[in-house]
Formats: sequence, structure tokens, C-alpha cells
Amino acid sequence: MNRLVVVSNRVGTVKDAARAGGLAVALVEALSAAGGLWYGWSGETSEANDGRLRMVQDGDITLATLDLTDQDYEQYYNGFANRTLWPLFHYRIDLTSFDRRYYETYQQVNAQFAEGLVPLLQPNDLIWVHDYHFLAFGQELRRLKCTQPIGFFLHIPFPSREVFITLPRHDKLVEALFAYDVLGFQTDRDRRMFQDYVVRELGGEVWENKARAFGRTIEVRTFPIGIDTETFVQSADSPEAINQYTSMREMLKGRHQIIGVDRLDYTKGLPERFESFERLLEDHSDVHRKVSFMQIAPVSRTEVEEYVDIRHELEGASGRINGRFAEFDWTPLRYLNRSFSRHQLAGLYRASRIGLVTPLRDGMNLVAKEYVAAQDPEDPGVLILSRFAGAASQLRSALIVNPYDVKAVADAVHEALNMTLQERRDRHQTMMPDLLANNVNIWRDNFIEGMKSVERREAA
Ligand code: GDG
Repeated sequence: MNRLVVVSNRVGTVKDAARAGGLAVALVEALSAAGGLWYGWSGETSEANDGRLRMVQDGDITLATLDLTDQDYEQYYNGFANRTLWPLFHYRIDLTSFDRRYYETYQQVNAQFAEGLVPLLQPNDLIWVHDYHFLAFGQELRRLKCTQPIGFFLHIPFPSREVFITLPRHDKLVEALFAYDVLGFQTDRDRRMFQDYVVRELGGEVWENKARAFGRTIEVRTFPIGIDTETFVQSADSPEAINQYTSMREMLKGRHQIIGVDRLDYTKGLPERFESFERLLEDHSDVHRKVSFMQIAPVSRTEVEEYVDIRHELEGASGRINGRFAEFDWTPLRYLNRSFSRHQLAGLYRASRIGLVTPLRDGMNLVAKEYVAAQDPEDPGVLILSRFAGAASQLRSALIVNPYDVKAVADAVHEALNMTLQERRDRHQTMMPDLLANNVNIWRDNFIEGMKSVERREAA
């Protein structure tokens, strides 16, 4: 049996995973089954990095982590990862920082982390690397003579070639990706963007699920990530969810609620969403006092300036909207920077007639899937979903919108508020089978199977 090694920026304990749910639980289950190793950043910084590994045994899983130096944290994590790759891969060239030092530190940190992992590896390991913090990790492992199958999954979009080539040394990053055996993308669109780059920029070849360049042929596949659908459905019936649901319905006094749940991030389209809600209230006075919008947005990446800016922008917009439209007994918009437990979230989703998920770009967007899974099948709410979220390629019975078109989103909300029960049921019923069939465990198993088949081919 193979041992699974998961490499990701943050490493959590089994207890953390249970709280976070979904992806973390799915990984922990696979790691437990194979006595696996979870490797990454400890979440701690120190002035100097002595390269010392922190090793913790948590049940059947070994957690191994390294600290970052203060400088690495600034230039690698806040820098190349979150000020360069994150905005660029989400098509925000305007917010992308092209700082050469960031790139160099990123390479160094990828190399240091690879060096830290090698002594822990066993010959039959399958190594699964996650996300944009570690694009160059596989290449560094290969430099250190690691021959085990290595897979990489990109949780965020892969941008179009024209956007990607604005990045200096874009070809170096893609060369690094060719060190992996399996490259996984969220959607066919992301996979095609990557393949298009390989053909047109590198003169490489692509066919079926393969790409060839830099003398290597690799597997390039789509693995749309799912949620733990069944558990989420059960969550919505848990006592904590029912409590949350009941108190929310009481508070709403028969009004309909629109809900948004997003990390506070400029990719999630929050200013545009607030503007759409304002437009709804301007254009459709019939909804006044009958609807309220609750946006939950726990803050993230508070050390990156753009995240501070967007927070201020949203505070201004919510004050303006409530100032314009609120009545003594009706607050149209509630904007909360706090987070909720998963059970509470499930109750809040179920209490909401509309799930408003309008990112400007998103790898997948799990909130869209959670909203649908939490609905009462007899009286479900309506999902309004951005066409630029990966989830739109699966949840086709949502009301699909262009989040930049403020008026169209406002009209979609109005349509959803007036949608018949039959249509809401039909749409919900069409989406559930796919959510159940393509859950997070299937996603994980398919990816691991992809890595195993590489191993079998090489052994043959
Ligand atoms: C990245 C990609 C891709 C949010 N607020 C609370 C809370 N959440 C949970 C949601 C959901 C998760 O956080 C957010 O996942 P998303 O998929 O929506 O977005 P990112 O964080 O940007 O994730 C994304 C994902 O990776 C997986 O591949 O889909 O495209 O950007 O599960 O429920 N959870 C709790 N309280 C909150 O207040 N407990």
C-alpha cells in the first residue's frame, strides 16, 4: 500500500480539520487510512530559520512543519504568493506586484521546504502538492533525486495566456510544473488555458489529457473539487443549525433573506454585489421591507494593503445603502466581519431564500455548493451564481449571472424572489445528484488514483 504525503501551505491537526470540514476532513481521512504524512508551513514565523522540523504524531497521521522567517513571510507568503500569483491568476493584473525579490524568495522557500521533506520520504510514497504557494516544489524535489509520483492540484483558476505572460519568467514557473506527473485543475476551462499556453507559448504538444514540453510528458486533468455533500445535508438538520434557522426566521418576521458568505477578498466581487443590491432597491420598490441581505465576510490576509482597502470600501458602501433605504423597523443590509461554525452556516443558508455567490473569478467556490446542499428540498432557495466561478460549469440550474453587470444581478435577485415553488424545486432537484455524486471524497480518490496510474505505467 502506498503512503500518502500531502504538502500544503497550512497544516492542521485532526481537530482543526473536523472544525473546518470538507476538504480538510477528506484529506485527513485519506492520510489516516494510509498512515500518511502532512507537510507544510507551521503558521509560525521567526527571525531566523534554523530549518528545524516540528514533528507531531496525531492519531495515524504525522504532521511535519517548518517555520518561515519574518522576511520569507513577507516576500514569499504575503509577497509572491498573495501579491503576485493570487491577483494575477484571478485576472487582476492591476493589483499584481511584479517584484523580482518576491520571485527569488518564492523559489528559495520552495527549495527549502523540498529539502525539509526529502529525509522523511519513503520509496512507496505518493506525494500530493496543493496550490499556488508551491508551484515549484515538485521541481525542487526532482533536483534532490526524488523519483516518487508527484501530483499537483491548483485550487485557483489558471489564467488565460495573455494574462499569464505579463508575469516575468512565466516560462520558468511552467517549466517547474512539468516536474509533476499529474497536474490537476478545477475546470476544463483552466486546463485548456494551461494547454493553450503550452502549445502557443512553448511550442509544446497537447493531446487528450496529456501535455509535452521540456522533454517531459505529463498528465493534465480536470478534477472539480466538491464538498462533503451528505454531511452538509445532515448539518442543516443538526440542532445547532435548527437553532440558528429558527432565530433567523423569527428575526426576519416573514421577510426574505439574501445571503452571501465569502472570505473578505477582492476576487469575491463584494463591492459589485453591494451595488447590485442597491440597484435592486432603487429599481424595484416592491421589495422594500420585504427583503434583507446578510453578507458574512470574515477578514483575511489583513497585512496585504488591498485587503484593507476593500474592507474600507465595503464599510462605506454598507453605511451608504442603509443610510439611503433603512426604516426604523427594517435594516436592508447586514454586513458581518465575523465567522460562524459550519452547523450555524448550514442553518443560515437554509433560512435564506437566495444564495448570492458572485465572485469576479473563483477556482471553484464551495459556498455555492454548500448553499444548495443546505436547502430544504420541499421549499428550497435559489442560487444566483457568477459565470466566472468554477462551480458554474457544474451548477447549471442556478441563475447564472455576469457579476460585472450590476443591473442584471439586481434583476436576477428580483426574479429569484418571485420564482414559483415548483421552479425552485425543479432547479434544486437537478443540482443535487451531481453534488452527491461528485463530492470531495470522489475528488480526492480520483486524484490519488491518477497518481497511482502514473506509478503503474512507470513500473510496466
Ligand atoms: C479556495 C479557492 C476553491 C467562509 N466563511 C465561513 C466559513 N467559510 C468557508 C465556506 C467554504 C470555505 O470557507 C470557502 O471556500 P471557497 O471555495 O468559497 O473559497 P476560498 O477560500 O477562496 O478557497 C476556491 C477552494 O479553494 C477549494 O478548492 O473552491 O475557488 O479560492 O467552505 O463555508 N466557514 C465557517 N465560518 C465562516 O464564517 N465555518
